[in-house]
Amino acid sequence: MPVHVKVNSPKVTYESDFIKAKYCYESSSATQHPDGRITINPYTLDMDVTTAAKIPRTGLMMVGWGGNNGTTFTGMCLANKHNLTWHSKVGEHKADFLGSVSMIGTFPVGLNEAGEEVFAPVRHMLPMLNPTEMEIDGWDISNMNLADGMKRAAVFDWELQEKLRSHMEHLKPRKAVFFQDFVAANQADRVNNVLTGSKFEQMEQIRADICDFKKEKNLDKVIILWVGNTERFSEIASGLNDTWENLEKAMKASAHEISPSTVYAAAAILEGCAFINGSPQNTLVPGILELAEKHKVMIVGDDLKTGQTKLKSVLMDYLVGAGLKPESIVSYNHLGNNDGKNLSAPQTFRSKEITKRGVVDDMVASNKELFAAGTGPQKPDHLVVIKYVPYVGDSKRAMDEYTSAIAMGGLNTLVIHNTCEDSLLAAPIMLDLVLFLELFQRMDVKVNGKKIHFEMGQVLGYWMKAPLHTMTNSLFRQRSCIENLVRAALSLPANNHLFLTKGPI
Ligand code: NAI
Ligand code: DG6
Repeated sequence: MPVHVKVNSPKVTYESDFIKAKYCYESSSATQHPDGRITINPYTLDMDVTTAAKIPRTGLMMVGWGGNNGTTFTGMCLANKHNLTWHSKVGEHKADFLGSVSMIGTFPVGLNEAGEEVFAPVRHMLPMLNPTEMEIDGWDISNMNLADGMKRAAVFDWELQEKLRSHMEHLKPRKAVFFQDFVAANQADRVNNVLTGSKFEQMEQIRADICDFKKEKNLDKVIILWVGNTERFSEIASGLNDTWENLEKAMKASAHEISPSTVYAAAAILEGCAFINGSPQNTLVPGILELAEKHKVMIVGDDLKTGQTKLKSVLMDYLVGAGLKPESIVSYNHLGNNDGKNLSAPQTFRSKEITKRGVVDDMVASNKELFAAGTGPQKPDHLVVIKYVPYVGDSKRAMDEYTSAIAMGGLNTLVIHNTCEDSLLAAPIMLDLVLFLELFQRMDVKVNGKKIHFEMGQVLGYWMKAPLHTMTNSLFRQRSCIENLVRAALSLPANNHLFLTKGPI
């Protein structure tokens, strides 16, 4: 996508192959003393941020391509590529990417002569991959073609499905790595497209698939995104998956506790492809983390943050930030898609419960005045319930009650009903993850000539329920992280929102 935003500064140079920025990183460290005093130590670092300006030919491979998220994502990209329009009972619709920060978001970039804020489209700030030019492929345990998968998902309006059919019916998922024990027994009736052989041999086949896709579509880069069923957690044990050496041996021995998602992650990393875990399970076991570190491959996890949890990360920020004390959070969901069906088993529900609950922990920990010193609970009672109700299909209903202690013995209760339309919330998020990951892969940050390794799981935490290497779950702080990294690549200071002056004095 063309860049329409130019920074007028001697600290930024736009070359044909690179955008080079001199960036002054200002931050502080803090020392907490045993007597409660805190000393703050400001520091600055001069950084060189270089972003490759040429966008590589990029492909995305989804695990679980034939499911609701996989087919909705593919249909959304194709509908935009072919400028499709369709009618629902309320009128005509045009393909769009609503819900995507990269495609529809804006960042504030300064005040104009009238003192008003100017907002630039995010996609015009740095060269970003055009989603309509991205090649898509993937795997599924069901061999159903993508057009039939889209029909089974029942997410898009019927006229749109009809218009997409010819673009999707030739798309067929590759054979999958699948071990039944990791998902609910009720998924067995989908299985007709799976690999055989040892777990290691299956991993080798996934690697071959990646190479095949790359060659067939003449790609420079492939990103792998897990949107397969939620798996149960796998056991982490020494000698099993605690190091890459042990994990490799365990795959050769087809050890029971090695999950399908871990096999895909290993294959991705060995092929130098970034891997995003869009589901809650602990795919990224220590052996995988070690392998990714060794090969300098970016990995992102866990679990897409779409509706209920996204709002939770906003409300907790608001409540705790305002000095109110959330004492009870009760989150019900019911949904009727295949994800809901799979989550009706206790072991897969447990994985989802963990990521859905964990999102409040850092905000509770951020205010010891509220939670440690006050009266009442030291952390909120927090319940998550998920029920499978086929009738509602993909239109998940999320109902939440937040009860907070307020001044002088008062109580504040918020009750929220959210009709999520799950896959239509998830698809733009999947797109953002891929587009920003691809951009940040092209970004190189150095201090005194030494490369800084930034944790992609943390940087892309805005879209994940349980970001790998979590620093914060606060949605707006997470969004600031993305915004300020883009600004750093253009030598712009982190946005301070102070408005102390209307321009240079
Ligand atoms: P889905 O059940 O419609 O799709 C999952 C697909 O994965 C199915 O087509 C299934 O056949 C396939 N599959 C299962 N195991 C596989 C394996 N080992 N290899 C290849 N394919 C495999 O579910 P949906 O709604 O698309 O969600 C996908 C995942 O994303 C779920 O884990 C869900 O919890 C997670 N998620 C979904 C969100 C949403 O809002 N839709 C948000 C956050 C996470
Ligand atoms: C039950 O909530 C089903 C889940 O797969 C969710 O739909 C998905 O994880 C999205 O969750 P949330 O909390 O971000 O809306």
